[in-house]
Amino acid sequence: MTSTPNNYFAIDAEHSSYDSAKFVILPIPYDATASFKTGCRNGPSAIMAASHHVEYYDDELAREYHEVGIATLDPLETNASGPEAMHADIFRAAKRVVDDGKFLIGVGGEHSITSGLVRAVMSQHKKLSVLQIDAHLDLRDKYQESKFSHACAMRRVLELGANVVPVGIRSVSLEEHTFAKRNKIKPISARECMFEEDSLNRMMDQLGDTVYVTIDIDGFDPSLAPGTGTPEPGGLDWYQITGILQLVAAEKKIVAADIVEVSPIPGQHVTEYLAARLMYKLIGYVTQT
Ligand SMILES: [Mn+2]
Repeated sequence: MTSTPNNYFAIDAEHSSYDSAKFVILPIPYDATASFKTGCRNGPSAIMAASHHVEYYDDELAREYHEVGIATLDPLETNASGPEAMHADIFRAAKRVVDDGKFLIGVGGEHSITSGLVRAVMSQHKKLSVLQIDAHLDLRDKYQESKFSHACAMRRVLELGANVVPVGIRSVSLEEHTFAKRNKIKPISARECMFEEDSLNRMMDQLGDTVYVTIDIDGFDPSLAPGTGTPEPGGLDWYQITGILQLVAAEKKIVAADIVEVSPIPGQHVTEYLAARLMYKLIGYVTQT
């Protein structure tokens, strides 16, 4: 497997080669099922371009850490045979990275890619908690006749046997509310994150020792990340989300992650730059522990 010369964070060849990399980024420019506004197929390339402007030195962690090794794989092509075949492709590509002992970071694309990535990670980590930062629960069984819709992403992850802990939630259907209650899923709403001091303790209590982090960019308030398909008011801010990632990285073992649903707005690069910064931050928090 080769890493592309045009890599995330514009890291020199030595520190972006697949063999020596600790972190491996898998771009998945896939958005077949977006329901409201499409365009997150352009997320991975826009985030990569933005990532070339991220400083290697992190002012909070007071160090550079790009030399830990961050490789970028070629973007996964969309399988024309449909969502089921695409899902199988995602699983296969992710499993190769996981089997090589790398920290996998998937970059979407729409949220439905997460179940393929989680399935690959669960081949190594049977007992996995999925920390989901998102405005939506994504717990529908079907949406617009499809089980592979982004609106069903976490329902598919649950079926794999993972424990899901949703944070930042503020848009839920009655079906999802009922399903969550029945299945003892206890979402932590954005409102609780804002106003209830023990909300992060409740998040930590629900997480097991081994954690996969899926970040839907719409978990952020749309004033900070407007480039997304279904923006919801009342989202989390930069310090809340980075604070959550730092806490979880310090107290649990984060083994893989994805960042999804960035849908670039032409002429404006706020959202993709935020996503790039967040990816680099996460790598910093994970390498710190
Ligand atoms: Mn969402």
